[in-house]
Amino acid sequence: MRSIWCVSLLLPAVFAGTVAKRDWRSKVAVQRNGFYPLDVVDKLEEQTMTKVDEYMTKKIAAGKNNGCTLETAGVRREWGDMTDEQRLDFINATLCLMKAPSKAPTAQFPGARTRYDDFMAYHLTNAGSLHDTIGLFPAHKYFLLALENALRNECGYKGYHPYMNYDRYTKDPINSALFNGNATSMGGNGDPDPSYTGLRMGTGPMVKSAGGGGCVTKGPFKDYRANIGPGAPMMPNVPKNPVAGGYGFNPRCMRRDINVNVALGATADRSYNLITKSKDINTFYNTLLTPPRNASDPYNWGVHNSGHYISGGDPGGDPMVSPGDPIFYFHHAMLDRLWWIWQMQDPDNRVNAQVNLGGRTDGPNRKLDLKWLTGTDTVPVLEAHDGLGGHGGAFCHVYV
Ligand SMILES: *[C@@H]1O[C@H](CO)[C@@H](O)[C@H](O)[C@H]1NC(C)=O
Ligand SMILES: *[C@@H]1O[C@H](CO)[C@@H](O)[C@H](O)[C@H]1NC(C)=O
Ligand SMILES: *[C@@H]1O[C@H](CO)[C@@H](O)[C@H](O)[C@H]1NC(C)=O
Ligand SMILES: [Cu+2]
Repeated sequence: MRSIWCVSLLLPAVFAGTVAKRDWRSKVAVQRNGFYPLDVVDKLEEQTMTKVDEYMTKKIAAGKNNGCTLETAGVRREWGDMTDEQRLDFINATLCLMKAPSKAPTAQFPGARTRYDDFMAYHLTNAGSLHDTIGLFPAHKYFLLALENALRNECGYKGYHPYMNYDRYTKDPINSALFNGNATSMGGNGDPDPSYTGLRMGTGPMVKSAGGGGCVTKGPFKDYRANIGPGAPMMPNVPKNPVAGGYGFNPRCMRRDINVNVALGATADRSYNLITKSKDINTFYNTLLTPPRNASDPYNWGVHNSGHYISGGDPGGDPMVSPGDPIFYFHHAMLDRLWWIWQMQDPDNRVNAQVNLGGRTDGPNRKLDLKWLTGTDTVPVLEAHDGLGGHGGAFCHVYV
């Protein structure tokens, strides 16, 4: 396969005695793989970076950036844009977290053995506040940051969390750099299992199995075992947990069914329309989760469902313990990216915009507490809306 990486280094923008205006490309190291042409969302993001740069300049002048600048921001990249070496570093740190001892309360989660289990345990017991209208975007932004910080602080990872640009996996996901099962992929497809016939996303129609559904036996995570759950089993072939609620010890392989017919609900044009046609956060949220039914569109799942269930299976396709498949975080990084691009079209009005459906009034006062994932720190919810300086600068990331 042809792969051309273009890396723009942080060159001082001084040419032949004239000082050029420093544009965002001199502040953020862009790294692209020529194998993937930019899609409409990538192009929109590049255009948006000029606005982001202006917004940050104002924020710095006002002393509100908490030390976060475009130069210091962590850069989250698409998996396919990362070099094999960068991918290996990430995989290695993930494997380390899958072995590191659990810090979750043992009495509550007798089955949790590893730090990876801890993230499932939190998701399993806090699914309500993680997924309601107030929580979905900021709480998952924080959850992803907690995982990224665990990889960096507990497992020596030097990079930032990758994301998956869904569109790159809408043609041939099984043979992609993310899922082909080689040493620098995030694991392969599940082996064929005829007992797995397909999945239902929400109240939508059944999506037939694409031929997988069994254990992942290729790639870096073939020996990985998820130990707690299932929480809301979506597959007939997953062993039951010995303890009610899924908290007991239930070591099992990771199962997947990588399904192009699911991925096709998250093409770039859909993400682009979601960002550009949603004039307020409620519309953005509703369209992301459940777009208006369209009988002539066979892939009308909504971008969020598609991203979740591209690989499906267990624990990834189980809404309660989905963080047990590392692909969960790739998906939520992409969602965070889409939300961020949407915010940055009009940052003054959109960064603090909260979904307000059903007349909730507790919005701005909520504190996010990730307990055993992050220790005693809590984050006021609006601080987790701000990816460039929020919570004293703890949130400081860009997506390229
Ligand atoms: C992989 O991670 C371990 C820590 O779990 C570290 O000791 C080792 O050096 C890493 N290997 C590579 C190739 O980065
Ligand atoms: C794995 O496959 C991807 C996609 O073809 C490729 O970019 C990568 O270099 C391969 N890695 C290894 C270790 O062969
Ligand atoms: C419904 O889906 C069809 C086929 O994808 C598409 O051409 C059409 O624009 C969609 N209609 C609406 C209202 O989005
Ligand atoms: Cu979630």
